[in-house]
Amino acid sequence: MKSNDNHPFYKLGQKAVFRLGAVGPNQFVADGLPQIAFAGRSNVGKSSLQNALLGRSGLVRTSTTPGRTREINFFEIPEKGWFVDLPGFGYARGGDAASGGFAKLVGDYLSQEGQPALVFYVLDADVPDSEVDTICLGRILDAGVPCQILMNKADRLDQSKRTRYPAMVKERFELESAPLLISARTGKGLDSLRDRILSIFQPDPV
Ligand SMILES: Nc1nc2c(ncn2[C@@H]2O[C@H](COP(=O)(O)OP(=O)(O)O)[C@@H](O)[C@H]2O)c(=O)[nH]1
Ligand SMILES: [Mg+2]
Repeated sequence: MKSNDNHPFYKLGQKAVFRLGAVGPNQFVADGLPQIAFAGRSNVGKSSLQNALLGRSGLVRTSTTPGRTREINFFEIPEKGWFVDLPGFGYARGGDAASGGFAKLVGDYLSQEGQPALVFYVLDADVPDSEVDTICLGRILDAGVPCQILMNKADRLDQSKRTRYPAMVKERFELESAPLLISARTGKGLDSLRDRILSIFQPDPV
């Protein structure tokens, strides 16, 4: 067990269940509870991050084959809200950089009225200048969807990159504050995300 497993969110994570993989907008969950969506290129660690946040190693399927998930997967945290695992952007061989899962289904998901409550846009911390991110994150920011940018796999960065790379991303996307350096592997930075999620889910006091 990691030390942050005692965060109040951990209790909710134990109750999380996979509900459905949506292949069309008519299948999107619309029960009024807040949805936290995880977006980003394939292989940046979106699924690993959700498992780590929930304290559930095998709930969200992680993959060594990038770009294979084509569905939007909905995980229910009963009576509180949802984690929504979006298909990874990119990896459409021969297609334009932003196609793959992004084009239609993800676009439809992100342009709903009132949902998602928040998008965590996950970057590979060691790749601060991907063109796919420029396009996909650019669209999300332009659309005005509430978005927190995360730089995952921080465990792979040396001290110099830990300082320089978040500053680069902040400047590139003209952000008000630098993205958060996190690691799904070591747990770095995850408690601040759990705090943010709890404030959106507004759970009953334990
Ligand atoms: N070093 C390191 N590897 C990670 C981290 N998070 C995920 N990975 C690895 O990155 C690969 C892709 O992870 P996955 O969660 O399937 O990415 P997704 O395609 O964005 O959902 C897997 O081999 C993970 O073990 C992290 O924080 N640090
Ligand atoms: Mg995944």
